[in-house]
Amino acid sequence: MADSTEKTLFQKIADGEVPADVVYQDDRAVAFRDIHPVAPTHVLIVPRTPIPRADAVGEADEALVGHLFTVARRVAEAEGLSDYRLVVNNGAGAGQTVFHLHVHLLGGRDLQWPPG
Ligand code: DGP
Repeated sequence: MADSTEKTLFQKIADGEVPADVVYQDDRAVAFRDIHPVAPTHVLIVPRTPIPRADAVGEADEALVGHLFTVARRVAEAEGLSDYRLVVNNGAGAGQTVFHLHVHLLGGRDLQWPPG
């Protein structure tokens, strides 16, 4: 049975214990391609610190969460994208399936609004 000390899937990817197509990493964040891409570019950007979801972000995390946007810009530039979408699903009802904060970077095709 899972407990709060068990590593999340994305923690295992960040720690190199589960393989992934990593496109960027530094001391605070890792970016890797989504296993089920919904756009030509679909990259997940995760903090190494395992914050479970967006509404668990605290004041102490503000710099870290801001850094995820810097990483997103770097990845987008490396992918040759000027227009792209950043998405964070917060909670199962919003489509969150992995409870380790992650930003979806989607690009490489026309994106419709509103999303489903
Ligand atoms: P969300 O639904 O917002 O929690 O997004 C989770 C995403 O994680 C989803 O788009 C599929 C992706 N994903 C799930 N398992 C794996 C995996 O083992 N490797 C990779 N690279 N992505 C995964």
